[in-house]
Amino acid sequence: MAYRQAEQAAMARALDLARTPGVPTGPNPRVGCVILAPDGRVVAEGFHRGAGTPHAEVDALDRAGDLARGGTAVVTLEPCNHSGRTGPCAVALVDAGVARVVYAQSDHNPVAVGGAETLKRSGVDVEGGLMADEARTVNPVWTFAVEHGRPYVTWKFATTLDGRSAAADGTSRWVSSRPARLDTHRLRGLCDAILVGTETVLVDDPQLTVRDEHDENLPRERQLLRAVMGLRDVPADRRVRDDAADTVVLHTRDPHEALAELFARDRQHVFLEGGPTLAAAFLAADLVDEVVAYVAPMLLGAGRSAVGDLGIGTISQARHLDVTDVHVLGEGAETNVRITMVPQRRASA
Ligand code: AOF
Ligand code: ZN
Repeated sequence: MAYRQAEQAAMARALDLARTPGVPTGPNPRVGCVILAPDGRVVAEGFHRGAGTPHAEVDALDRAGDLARGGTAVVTLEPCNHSGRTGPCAVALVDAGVARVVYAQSDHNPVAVGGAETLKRSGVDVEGGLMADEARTVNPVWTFAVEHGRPYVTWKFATTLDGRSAAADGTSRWVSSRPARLDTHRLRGLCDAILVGTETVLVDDPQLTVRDEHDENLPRERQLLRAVMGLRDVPADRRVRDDAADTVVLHTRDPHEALAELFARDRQHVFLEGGPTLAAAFLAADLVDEVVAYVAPMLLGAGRSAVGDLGIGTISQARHLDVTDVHVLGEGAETNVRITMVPQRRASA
């Protein structure tokens, strides 16, 4: 029993290690590992520091040396089974002589899957699922992406109180106020790709980079991938073609295809910032996972709708969303209300 308590305490510690501040999220999950001696003493700790660096188990094993022999590895994610940017952790644990492995979350990533089986086949005692729910919250976006085989999609738009994103003549400055624009850059920075349609690039010519209040010009390595989807060409003079960040043109109008291509490029969180047509296509395909709306206290009465036709003819077919957060940004003429929502899944989806 005392040993069980040691494992539980070690898992709580491993989860803290996984959440070490400053470790970048995506494309790899954040993972922590604690190695216990046969008597339950902690002999080493480790955590993963981002793609290309040693996995958590290897980091901990390196510190443990011979003390890992006959001990228990407590790790927040099922040890991987593949040689990717680094070698398979399941094999490293066996080679180190670890007798037991306790992990929290199973790894459903097709490339890494099978670590628990490999360990068992080598005679290691394996237990999965300890504090699994908590472990999933450490990497919510990564977990979503590997389980769905596509990136998580956050759709952001700015609108007037009456749902217009531009006036009748096409002008749209400033439906979103300065505080809302700064907030948008902050949210972009949490994602790893930003997606618009060719129409937005041709009409609005946005640069689609991340800037923040403190660091106006973020270095290129902290910029996210700019993705433009559609069948039209993106001329060389467009701002997304500059060298501030990488840009990919996805030659498709199909949201499924676009997301598959981005997932293949290790992208797990897409910030959808296109116009009404692109938004409608993603909503119709049930490929919007989160919605962030910046609502301006402004009326236009006419002009471009924030969302294109969803094929809804009667109120019973309306798309419903659950509100998860409401926040007021700025003040006076610069006030915007940010509403964060999650679309309700349709019964058929
Ligand atoms: C582990 N321990 O600490 C991490 C794991 O590109 P690679 O080789 O780094 O592999 C990335 C995949 O490996 C990642 O998507 C996930 O399935 C697993 N990450 N596995 O055993 C770790 N970070
Ligand atoms: Zn690994």
